[in-house]
Amino acid sequence: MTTIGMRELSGDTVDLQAHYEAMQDDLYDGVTAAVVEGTRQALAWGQAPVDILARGLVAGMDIVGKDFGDGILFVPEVLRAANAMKAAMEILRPLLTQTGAPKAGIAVIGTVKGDIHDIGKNLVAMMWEGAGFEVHNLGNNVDADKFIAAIREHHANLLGMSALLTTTMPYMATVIERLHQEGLRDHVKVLVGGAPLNAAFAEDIGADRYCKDAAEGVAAARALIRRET
Ligand code: B1M
Repeated sequence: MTTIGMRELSGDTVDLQAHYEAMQDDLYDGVTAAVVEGTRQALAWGQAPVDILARGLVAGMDIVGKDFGDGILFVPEVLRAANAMKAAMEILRPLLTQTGAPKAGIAVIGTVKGDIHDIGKNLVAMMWEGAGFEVHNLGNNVDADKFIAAIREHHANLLGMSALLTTTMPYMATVIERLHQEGLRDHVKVLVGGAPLNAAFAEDIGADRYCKDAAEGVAAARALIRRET
């Protein structure tokens, strides 16, 4: 009963690709109710949360990002799209954070000082929770003092930092420098991510690993912490 691009799901014949494209359009237009409804519908059809994220939400945000960069969209429109994405992520959150796994480690995560982009960082936080990490999400615009205090308070062995701006990524080096000064660098593995970063930058600033996306963030966190224990 499957035709090209169509699948029979829960008794309905569904064009999933068209559904995800409609979600991308709704996200682009910042229509929160429609994005939320599209997410619920995809779940009702049995789609995996990570697929809904990748094919509906992140793909939509990629188009927003491109048009933002090209001067077609402006901050208010991008903010509306971001809010729609966040509302849909709230629906996926319980599914992404469900875990039966034993505690994998204790993580502190935040977007660095000067930067308020938090969607990717929140995604990483959710997926770390799903992988069994105890996660302390410090939010955005986080300075070195706050990272250090949280690592001490929670006895964290994993630090995740996110930056989406070329102007804020150097602050990651400041935080790592402070970890050394405070005698904490050997106690935490440091993962960094965000669109403008790359592996060479991570190596330059002395991070343990650059992760291009949340899935890589999970694999790297598991591997680094496993190696440590
Ligand atoms: Co901003 N913004 N923005 N923005 N924004 C970008 C980043 C930009 C690339 C847009 C563009 O020009 N094409 C550009 C940066 C240019 C640069 O520095 N090279 C830009 C700019 C310029 C700005 C302002 C300066 C605009 C202005 O005011 N004139 C301003 C800065 C504010 C500030 O932070 N001080 C600004 C503001 C905003 C909004 C508030 C409107 C909004 C943010 C809302 C929010 O986050 N709550 C916003 C948005 C939404 C974007 C874009 C369109 C989308 C970012 C996003 O959420 N993507 C973005 C364009 C783009 O990135 N293409 C853009 C979806 C998300 C799932 O992906 O965050 O990349 P991402 O996360 C990925 C990976 O990077 C990775 O995993 C995730 C996927 O699995 N990852 C990690 C991220 N962190 C990780 C950490 C890890 C591991 C992986 O381990 C710890």
